[in-house]
Amino acid sequence: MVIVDLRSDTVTKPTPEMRKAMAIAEVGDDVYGEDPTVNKLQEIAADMMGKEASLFVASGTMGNLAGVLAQCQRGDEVIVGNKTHIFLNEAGGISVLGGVHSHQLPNQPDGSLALEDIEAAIRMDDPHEPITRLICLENTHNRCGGTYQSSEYIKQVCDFAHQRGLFVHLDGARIFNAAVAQRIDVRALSAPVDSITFCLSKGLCAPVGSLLCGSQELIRKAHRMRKMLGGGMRQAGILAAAGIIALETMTTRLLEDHQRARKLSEGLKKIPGIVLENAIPATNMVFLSLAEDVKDNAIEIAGFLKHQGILVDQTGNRSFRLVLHYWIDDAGVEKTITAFKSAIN
Ligand code: TLP
Repeated sequence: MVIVDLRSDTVTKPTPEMRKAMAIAEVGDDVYGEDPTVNKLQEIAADMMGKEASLFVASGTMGNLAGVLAQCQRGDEVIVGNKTHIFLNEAGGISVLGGVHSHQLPNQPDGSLALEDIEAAIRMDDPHEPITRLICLENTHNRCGGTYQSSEYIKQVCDFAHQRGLFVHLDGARIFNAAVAQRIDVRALSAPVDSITFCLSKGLCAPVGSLLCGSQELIRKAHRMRKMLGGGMRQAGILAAAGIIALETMTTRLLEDHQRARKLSEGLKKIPGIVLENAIPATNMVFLSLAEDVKDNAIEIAGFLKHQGILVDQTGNRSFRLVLHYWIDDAGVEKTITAFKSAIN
């Protein structure tokens, strides 16, 4: 049976071209900075993001953590959205490992943070209070429905932060989805921030890895953080080779995933019992819940779908996330709509 795996775009396997590049990649010891393929990937990534330097890390989580730790001391405070991956899904790493306090603000429906909320959250110079140091944004915003924020908004937050001596880190795990959805160069979203993490191993299909990008000085500090976190990967060129293919060939095709997300949501919308949370998906994610009159819960529906070869991400007792990616074609979309129809009837 063909499996349609919609749990996440993290499930994507490398393309045949990536596997070939991995097999012949030139490698060296990256902890000594001697892996030519890692070095090439880091140069390409820094250039694409409009930054001086970048660092290849094991995951998006490690990139976010190293980025925060490179900019914050113990006892500093980071302003984050209450639905961000850093706050919800990274095992509290910034506080556990960095002693960094999080100040959570409500994410707006589009995933942004309101400027007036940020302004009100900035601490006074008072020994009772932690020191506000960094603002973290997320683009696209996963839990807000795969929504994106504009370059104007990112610049506005950065200008605001920099005028007050604060830094901005962007969790851009899916920054290319945000760029292609707006038909803009990714640099317009990344250049204003002090640091950005983006992932190779989501919609771009590489098997492992993310890049943290920023100034030379920031990346120099992050290098030590990566080592401390056990992320010095030695002959990592085998992984970086797939990352280079990802950056050279996989970014613009993400639009196809966005189009399929729309097609899927249009099909699901017609099924009585399904309530779409994001009526028109902004990028590659469809969020939906079960209407009150549907007697089965999400576990039962997911179990039924699994028997039909459809894997979905359960986000609650009665809700799901479906993520489109390279390995889901039009037939997969049709199969999913048909399976949901029979699951709910
Ligand atoms: N997100 C995963 C899960 O952890 C929820 C997913 O399936 O979407 N930032 C954002 C916005 C992310 O969505 C993720 C992964 C990460 C960071 C972390 O990336 P990894 O998994 O490489 O550590």
